[in-house]
Parts: sequence; structure tokens; C-alpha cells
Amino acid sequence: MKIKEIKLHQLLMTMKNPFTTSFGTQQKRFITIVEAIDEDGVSGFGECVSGEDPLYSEEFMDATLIALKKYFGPLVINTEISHPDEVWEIYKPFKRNNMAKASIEGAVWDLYAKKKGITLAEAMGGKKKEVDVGVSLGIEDTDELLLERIGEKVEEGYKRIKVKIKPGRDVEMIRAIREVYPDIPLMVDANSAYTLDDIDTLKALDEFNLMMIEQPLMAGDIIDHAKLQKQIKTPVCLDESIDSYESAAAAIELGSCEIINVKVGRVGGITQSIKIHDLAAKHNIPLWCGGMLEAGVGRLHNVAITTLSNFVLPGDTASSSRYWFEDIITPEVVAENGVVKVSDKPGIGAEVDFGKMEQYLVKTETITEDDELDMIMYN
Ligand code: OSB
Ligand code: MG
Repeated sequence: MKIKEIKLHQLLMTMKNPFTTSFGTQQKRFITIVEAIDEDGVSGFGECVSGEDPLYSEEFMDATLIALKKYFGPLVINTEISHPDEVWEIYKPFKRNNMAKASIEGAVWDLYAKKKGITLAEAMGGKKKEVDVGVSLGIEDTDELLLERIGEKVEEGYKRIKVKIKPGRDVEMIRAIREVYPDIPLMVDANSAYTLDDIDTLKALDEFNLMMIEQPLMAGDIIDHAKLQKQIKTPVCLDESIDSYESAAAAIELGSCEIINVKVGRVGGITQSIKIHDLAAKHNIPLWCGGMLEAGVGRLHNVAITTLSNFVLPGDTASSSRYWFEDIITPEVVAENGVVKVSDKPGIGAEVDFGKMEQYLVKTETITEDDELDMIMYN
């Protein structure tokens, strides 16, 4: 297949509820939907998951858009691609910018699956027909408010509850949750808010039978996490520190974590996610799929990757309606009793609904074959 045109649909979406992490509070989500159109006029869709600001990782949407327009779009346009794995090879000389790369690569995977008439999950080698999901809850001002939120989500049947923690909202908050819900599958995500100086706090969490603690220490770190894992019983799960196949391999070798959260965008795309999946499976490291407050396209990509066999723990891919008054796909992603059924329609398995998207659209920019790669090095 040959991509002739790439559209960057830039959306500003408002979430139903503000979402607070150790980084701060957000209620607006600036999302780019990538549409790759081939010579037959078939469209594949990807979603760019960069944050609005470089707080979760170094990538942020304004910069990502420049990277897409200047490099990653022109590099694939008019290039013969027989399998989406080739996209990573094309991008290889270009360092990092994983979420930018993954957004086009994801669109190419969807396009590839649609042209073959198979589901995106099948194209990846996924076999599950349904996937288990949990929900990620932000920090609330009081334990009472958080407990109310947890109550709703337990009632809705989500398979595990993840709560965000930060210094000052950790041990006593978890104690309050466990008093009401002694047995629910519960985990915490610190988004890199602690250091090894906080070892007493991190050890104190051991008494709550948590499924895991996600990214307690600095983004990118694998050395201190290895030291930490030796001192606590709660399994460490890495999120921000796993930004490539190589960092996953290093973390596994050093014992920096017992569990890995795979976010397709963070590791550079589906091809890299599959590589990490296979390596983790070999080393008995269970995986789950993390979320980045995605709209429908990214959400469906997450459902598809979760169909791979070593995604054994419930991920963050909750229902569209947990985030949005109206998602941009038809039908929306629906978790019923913590289970999302995988569509049997080709590609991502739902229609991108341009009518619904309209209400969020800031602008669409188009990269065409006239946009040549503009690089100092190649000129
Ligand atoms: O650390 O997993 C994270 C959202 C944005 C950035 C980072 C994270 C998150 C979440 C929410 O936890 C996951 C979701 O529900 O999409
Ligand atoms: Mg996380």
C-alpha cells in the first residue's frame, strides 16, 4: 500500500470530570486523530496520545504536531509499505518522539487490517474475543469523594480500581479505602511522585494487599526501582520508565518491576508493543494496557492490543462514557461488568464519526506528497 495523504484532525475535548494526578488537574484534552489515506482512498486511523504539556513525558501535542508535519508524515507518504512493521524501520534514524511515530504507525496498522479485511486485533496476532478492563481514578479532595467514585465503579463491575496517589495523599487514603473495600482488586499509580527517600511511605503501603504500585519513582528510572522492588512486597509496575523495547529489556533484567504497563504510544507503536509483549511473556512478566485519556480511536487500539495473550491484567480501557459526553466513534467503547467485547469488523472495528467529531474540531491539517521532507541533513 501507498499512503497519499495524511490528515491531522486536531480536537479539543472536554472531559466529564476533572482528572487529578500528581502532575495536576486537567479537564481539557487536546487530541490529534491521524487519518492516513492510501491510493485507493481507504482511510486508516490512529490517535496521538501526547499530553498537552510535557509533564507525563517529554512529548507534548504542539511539538508532536511539528514532528508529524515535518518528519513522520512526509517519511511515509508515497513509500511502498507491505507491512506496518516497516514504519518503525523507516523512522529508526529519528530518535524518540514515540507518540508522534506511533500515531501514524497506528493509522497504517488500521489501514493494513482494513485492506486485508481482518480486525486490528487479528492483524496483531491477538486471539481474545473480549478483554477485561479496570478504571483509573484521579485524586479527589477528600476520601469521602474518592470513596463515592470507587463505589460507582465497583457497582459498574470494573475488574480493578486504580487510584492516583501523591505525597500526602497515600497511606491514610488507602487505609480509608481498605476499611470500606477490604477485598477489591486495588492498585495505586504515583506518576513518579516519590524518591527512595520516601521508602518508609512506600513500605507502609505493603499492608494493603495492593495488586501493584505503578511508577513510584522518577520517569525513566530503572536503577532505583530495582532497589525499591527489593525492599517492598507490593509488585512494582513501570509506566513512564518503559519508553522502548530496550528499556523494557533493561528493567526486566535488573528486576526493576514485576509488571509492565504497556502504552502503545509511549513505546513507539504497535510493532514495538508486540516486541515487548513477546519478551515479557518469555520472562513471565504480566502486562496490561495503560490509558492516556484517549478518544475512541486510541481506545479501540488499546482494546486490540489487549487481545494479545500476555495482557493478563485488566487495563485502563474503560467505557468511552466514563470520559466523554459523546465519543467520536460509532459505536462507542462499552465495558459491561468490566468486559469489552472486541468488534469483528475490519480494522479498529468502529466508524470514526465525522459528524460527532465536528463539535471538537479545532482544525484539520493535511500532509500531501507536495510536503517534502525538509531536513538540513538531507539537503
Ligand atoms: O499514568 O497512567 C497514567 C492519564 C494520563 C497520563 C498518564 C496516566 C493516565 C491515567 C488515566 O492513569 C488512564 C485512562 O483512564 O486513560
Ligand atoms: Mg501511570
